[in-house]
Amino acid sequence: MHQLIQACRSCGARELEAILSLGETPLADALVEAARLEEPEPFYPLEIAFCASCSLVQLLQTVSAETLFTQDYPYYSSFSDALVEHARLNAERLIDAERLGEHSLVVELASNDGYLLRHFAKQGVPVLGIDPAEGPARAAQEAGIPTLRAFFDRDLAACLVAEGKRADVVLANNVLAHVPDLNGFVAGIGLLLEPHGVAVIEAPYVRDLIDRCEFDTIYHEHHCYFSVTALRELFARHGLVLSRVEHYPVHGGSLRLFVRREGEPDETVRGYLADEAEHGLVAAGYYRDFAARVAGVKEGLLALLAALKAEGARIAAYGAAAKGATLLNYVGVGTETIDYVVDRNVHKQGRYMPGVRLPIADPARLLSDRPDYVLLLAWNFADEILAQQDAYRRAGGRFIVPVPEPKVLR
Ligand code: DWN
Repeated sequence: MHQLIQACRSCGARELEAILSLGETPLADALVEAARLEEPEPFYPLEIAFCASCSLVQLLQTVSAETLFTQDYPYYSSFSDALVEHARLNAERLIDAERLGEHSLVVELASNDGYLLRHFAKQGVPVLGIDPAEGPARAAQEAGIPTLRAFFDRDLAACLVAEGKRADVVLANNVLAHVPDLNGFVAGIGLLLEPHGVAVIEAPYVRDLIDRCEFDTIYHEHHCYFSVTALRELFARHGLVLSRVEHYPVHGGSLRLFVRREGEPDETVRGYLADEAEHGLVAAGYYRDFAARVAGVKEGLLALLAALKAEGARIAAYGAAAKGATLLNYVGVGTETIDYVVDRNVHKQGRYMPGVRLPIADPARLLSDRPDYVLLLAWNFADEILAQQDAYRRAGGRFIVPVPEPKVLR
């Protein structure tokens, strides 16, 4: 089931202006088991809006977390070497900068399979993971990372504090966008933080989404799409200071936010706020041509794929990613065009992409089957995947990148 929101998820204002509808799409991570191929799956409206009061871009409909993050949630962060390396660098820098040691506590919200906490634990820093997804949480526990299988919220934060647990560092990567109760989640972070502590939060940057037409990163798991302007107001509402902002290319362009209970914003925060005001992210006009540009990418991709098929080409896809589900279902590309999708995540292999029902296979199939083209659904890991698929490319295989504009990589 889903609910249409009436007010902004952050500030509660009722000044929401719709900016893009991607129609009705299936849940992006709800991969289909072979035994259930004949069964229908739920589709939900996928539409984003802009809040004129606090500048937050957000979904107009909410699908419940229990529906989204089911017991067989298939996403495991450790299947990307680039992401694991990004996490290692983050951990080592924080251990040094925050002088973490055996008397510290690092708590990660949405800790997945322990891909990030493992780097703290390796250096003897006590950690606690919190994640509601059964599979990834079990994988973390089996790797020796203490993990609570739960959704983090204000109440859980209060329970942890009552048990004497306060965090020197709270980590929250790619989860702030996922929580329906945004204010409760942020209030919980404030409760859990030691007075001198720091929350280090990563979230996709809405400016990259709009400027690079990354519409496929819109799906029902992602309730919000953040600007620094919207984030500063969100944290301030809960007595927290957005003290520093950094930008990284991961996941198509992400912000790394440093949030404290005390102190002042540094020049990076002031710079982003000024930039966003200057470039118009704080007004609806900036978003008004986005729908037309997204429609252009759809038409361009359909035309490119049709032309390749007309030449008799065989086409596969790489990355059974959530963004791939949005792309294929919105553009309307299925088994009539693409034979199968490959993905390194063994928990996804043997299942089918939601909606379009493309079978998911091991990447080794590209070299054995030799399709003429591969549509790169996980374009955010292009460097890693293209390097990995060097043999397929040297044998004449070609990758197609769908956004920011569809093109064949030579
Ligand atoms: O917010 C979210 C983002 C951070 O991750 C989650 N809600 C869901 C997920 O979104 P996604 O599935 O679009 O993320 P990825 O990490 O872009 O998905 C990449 C897919 O490609 C994964 O299924 C793993 C796979 N992969 C692969 O098969 N070979 C990835 C790499 C790097 C590879 O070499």
